[in-house]
Amino acid sequence: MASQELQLLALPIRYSSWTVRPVVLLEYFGIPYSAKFFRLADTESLASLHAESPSGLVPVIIDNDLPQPVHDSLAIAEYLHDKYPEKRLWPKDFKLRTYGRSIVAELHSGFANIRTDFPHNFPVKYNPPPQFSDKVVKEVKRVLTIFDTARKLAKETLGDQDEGFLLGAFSIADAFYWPFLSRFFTYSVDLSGATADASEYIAKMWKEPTLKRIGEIQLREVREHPEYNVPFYDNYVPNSQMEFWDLESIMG
Ligand SMILES: N[C@@H](CCC(=O)N[C@@H](CS)C(=O)NCC(=O)O)C(=O)O
Repeated sequence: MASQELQLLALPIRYSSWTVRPVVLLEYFGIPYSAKFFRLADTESLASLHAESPSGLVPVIIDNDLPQPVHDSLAIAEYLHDKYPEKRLWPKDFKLRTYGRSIVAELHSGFANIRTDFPHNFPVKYNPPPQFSDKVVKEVKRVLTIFDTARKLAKETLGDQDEGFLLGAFSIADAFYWPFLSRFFTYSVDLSGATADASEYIAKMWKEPTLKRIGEIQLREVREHPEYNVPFYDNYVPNSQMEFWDLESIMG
């Protein structure tokens, strides 16, 4: 590792939605890094993760300019924003930035039902999909409201400069909500309640080349290394077949 290069300690993004967040940020904003992936189904690998991460969890970033590793995905996002101010991981506009921090904090500490009922499994789809509890339906509705509010605020604030992401340009908010969008696809969640603004945003994310590239890397790994699969998650929906995404038709 070159001394200035950041090192990411991670679990495979297939199962770890926490890891997806910094990976999307590093990739989208072109920040050089190397990654060390631990394996969920491997006790020795997990023991190394627990030894190398101060919190015993990933993601973690090691920056040789800092005396301590940076741990927790939200702290990593804020650290990247501070370290690369010219890349604008948060918008310049104070109102947009403040709303972005609210919705990212809400996601980070909330939505327990979506998290529990829909483990992250990317890029996979279950056929037929599972049943949804009322609690999940309520949380999905809230996510769609967040998308609508953010998009209206971005359009109002930025006018012609709006790029169609949650806060206008791609930001920490999009990186954090992407694993929710991919989960909604994995479990065929009904998004028909989305407003036109929220639907346009969702469609834009599904056509984002960086997210497609990450999906391709993931699919390649899944095919080349079936030994990394975790049967508990892959068989999560009873009486259902797990299928891999056809990325070209979904994100092409
Ligand atoms: N709030 C933390 C959560 C991190 C977390 O739960 N990481 C899981 C990844 S799925 C982990 O490292 N699990 C390893 C283990 O529990 O042994 C963050 O945002 O980084």
